[in-house]
Amino acid sequence: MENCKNEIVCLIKGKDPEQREFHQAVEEVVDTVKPVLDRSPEYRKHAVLERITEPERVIMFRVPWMGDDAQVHVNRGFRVEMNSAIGPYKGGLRFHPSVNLGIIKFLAFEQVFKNSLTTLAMGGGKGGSDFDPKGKSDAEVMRFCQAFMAELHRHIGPNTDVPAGDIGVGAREIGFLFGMYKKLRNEFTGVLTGKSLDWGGSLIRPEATGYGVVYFASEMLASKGDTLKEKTCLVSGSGNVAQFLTEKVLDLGGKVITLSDSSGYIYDEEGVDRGKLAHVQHIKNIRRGRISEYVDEYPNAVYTPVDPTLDYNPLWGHNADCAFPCATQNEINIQDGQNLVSNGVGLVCEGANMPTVPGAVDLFIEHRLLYAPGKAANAGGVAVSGLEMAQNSMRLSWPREEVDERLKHIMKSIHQTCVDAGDMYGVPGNYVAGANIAGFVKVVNAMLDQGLV
Ligand code: NDP
Ligand code: 2IT
Repeated sequence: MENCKNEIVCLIKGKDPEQREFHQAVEEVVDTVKPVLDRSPEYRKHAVLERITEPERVIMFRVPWMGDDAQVHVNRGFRVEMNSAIGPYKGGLRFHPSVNLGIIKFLAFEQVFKNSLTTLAMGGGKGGSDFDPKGKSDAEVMRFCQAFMAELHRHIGPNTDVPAGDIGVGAREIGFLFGMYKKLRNEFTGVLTGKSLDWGGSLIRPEATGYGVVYFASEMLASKGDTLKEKTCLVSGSGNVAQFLTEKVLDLGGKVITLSDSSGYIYDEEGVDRGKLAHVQHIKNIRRGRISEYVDEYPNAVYTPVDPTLDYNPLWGHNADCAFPCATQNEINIQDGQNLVSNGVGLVCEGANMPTVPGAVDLFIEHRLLYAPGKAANAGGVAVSGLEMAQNSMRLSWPREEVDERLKHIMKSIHQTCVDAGDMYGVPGNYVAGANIAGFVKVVNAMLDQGLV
């Protein structure tokens, strides 16, 4: 098998040669947990890598729905229930035309380690569809969500599998999905997280991923006696994670100079202030428009459309102190990574899942940037989902300050866990290895405790 340096990676490439993103996610984990396997030979005997890379269950289904013009459409639905060793499957749903089984498997695999790091009892899963909500009416989105739940409801439940949002799935979609689940099952339970506040949602859940990334970045900076104050930041994306990340950077005295979507990016040298951020939220969340509309209101900013002939993203070419990729996987390629390093960016903290290609990760580590992988840095979203589940079980809701305090505490603890695991295995300052090792050991030990199931 070409291009696989490890037996387990060869195995998964051989089984599913087209699942590139899944191979990439597995390869990184397998590389970094090698010292753990070397120290504990029983892990190999118990085939822990073979077991942890094979989903416990994969559900793939037809989603037929009707457009406003009475035309029938068919999409493909997925739920990958990856690992339930430490709790019910937990992870988001992504609606995006690029979705396929390999992408959902990579996301579910990452989720296992992320959820393990949160300190909460959650296994890992992920799901979604190749449905594209862009340009669809609310009624079409509702009919799609209902059709999706018409099958998914059989496989999920508050103690079994608890989906949430991801790209293309926000409060509107969670509402439609929850309504259909409730109708089909005749049960009002915490089966989904990211619900609206009036019907079981948690305060701070919408903000949690973005806030959590900034709390994690602050911890990394604090370890060097530094803070985000007056730091200039590059941010990609303009969805849920990017918006609340920008808000928290502003709270801590930093400046965000870029935002993007899949059509292009804006560069605002003066910084995106609170008023401008509110306008971005109006464009993206209410009008469901494009980030290019930003410059209509703020003509001093510059909009650059995506240029498919370029082999790099100019967003990452601006001078800055910090970079927060918050759009999608593999959005920072090796050239982008090189540009960030050359421009003196000292911190890269991932809001998105696996936004950096492996070669660029190597560059960040080689140049000793403060670099945090998504599975550690963006775990605040799922952590507050875990807190939403706890509040639902108790039929209580905690105040905003309490949830925010818990989120801060969890991000601090994830940071410390990564540092400690890196130190313990001879890779100090390597948050990639730290996150993978700590996440892995907890899940694998739970699997071994529970026998061969
Ligand atoms: P949203 O759907 O709210 O926003 C996604 C943003 O990323 C949009 O600006 C979108 O642009 C852009 N984007 C999506 N796909 C692409 C692409 N292929 N190329 C360029 N830009 C793209 O999603 P979220 O903010 O929730 O998610 C962003 C990232 O954060 C994802 O990687 C997700 O997995 C991760 N994440 C999300 C969590 C959450 O709680 N929501 C938790 C942890 C991680 P456009 O509008 O043009 O599509
Ligand atoms: O990638 C992620 O962690 C999410 N999309 C959030 C998952 C969740 O269950 O809140």
